[in-house]
Amino acid sequence: MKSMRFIMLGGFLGAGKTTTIAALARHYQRQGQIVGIVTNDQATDLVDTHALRAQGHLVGEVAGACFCCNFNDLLDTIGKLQSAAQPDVVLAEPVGSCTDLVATVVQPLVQLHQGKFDIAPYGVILKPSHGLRILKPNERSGFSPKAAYIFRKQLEEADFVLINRIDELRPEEADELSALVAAEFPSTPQLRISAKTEQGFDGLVEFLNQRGEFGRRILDLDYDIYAEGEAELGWLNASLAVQADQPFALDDLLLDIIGRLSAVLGDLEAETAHLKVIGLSEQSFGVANLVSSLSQPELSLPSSCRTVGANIIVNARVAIDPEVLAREVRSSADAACRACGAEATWKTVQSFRPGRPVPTHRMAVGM
Ligand SMILES: Nc1nc2c(ncn2[C@@H]2O[C@H](COP(=O)(O)OP(=O)(O)OP(=O)(O)O)[C@@H](O)[C@H]2O)c(=O)[nH]1
Ligand SMILES: [Mg+2]
Repeated sequence: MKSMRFIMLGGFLGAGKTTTIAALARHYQRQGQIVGIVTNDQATDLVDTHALRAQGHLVGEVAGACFCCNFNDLLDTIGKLQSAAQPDVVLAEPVGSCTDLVATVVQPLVQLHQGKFDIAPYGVILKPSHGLRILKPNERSGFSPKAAYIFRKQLEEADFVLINRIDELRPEEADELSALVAAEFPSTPQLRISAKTEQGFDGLVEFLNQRGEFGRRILDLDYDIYAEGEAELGWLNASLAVQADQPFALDDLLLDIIGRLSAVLGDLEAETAHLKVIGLSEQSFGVANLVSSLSQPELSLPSSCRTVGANIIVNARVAIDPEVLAREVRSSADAACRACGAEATWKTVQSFRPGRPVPTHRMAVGM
């Protein structure tokens, strides 16, 4: 049996992993390859899974724990994609607060499943909004030093770093980010991309096509700091049904939910890592996001539809007490629904702090 190309792309919450993976999937499909995608989260109801499926991609989901702590589920999910479509390429998106993925995911695939996976270089996407604040001395990052530790460790294990969002960075800002990354990780190659416009994707595809000594940068990691850093984030996945007598603009509702939440989290001085909401109606779907306290809410995938009903999923990762987060998400979404003449029926609300990571396997030596 031929081996399957395994491409994992890491990076902090809201860095652009899903956007990059969707663009890469389209690229490989245009080349005639069959692509499967694996998404991952600490809980069920993932915006990313729904958004990628709505774009027509074949997606398997590992929900309930990260790839490293749920390694067998990752293998089962890849196995199901294989039975369904025999993909040539599997693109995997780990949870954006995870690190140590080389030792706990890449190396177990290499060492325990020899020959089954053809492992691509491991790329980590740098999120400029938090990257500048975390890597620059004397800046207030919005996150604690323990969360900043995770951000840095993610970059440290990368075979290459992707400086994303160059469509909106000034050249001197991109240069500053490159210099900050190079100062800490001088031997790590860097690429610059825009996941949104696909600028720089020829270089990305070329880099990913390489065969060789990749996925071997095993971290020296303090799991106590890692666990405490992750647990500082409030995590929320929720779903609701929205119904109205008169048609409303779905995109306006999605942006209003994010806008109201952004305002209240600002008042509470709680740093947002990523807020995302998807609205699915019978005709279309839309996604709205917020990637930091200093950013503006944006409609990343417009539905451009008016509808009387939609299912909404909210995923929020914010440095705040998860109970407060749940309360504010509910009241923001309820108010946004009322403002467009709709009624919300809540289906699920899961809110928690991520538990301590306990990897299924950890390979201390790379092969
Ligand atoms: N302008 C611009 N926006 C981008 C780019 N890449 C991603 N975004 C936006 O950034 C937000 C987050 O992107 P995602 O791809 O969802 O990020 P992610 O890393 O998958 O986020 P998590 O799964 O929550 O960790 C979305 O609003 C995207 O549209 C880019 O290159 N340029
Ligand atoms: Mg994502």
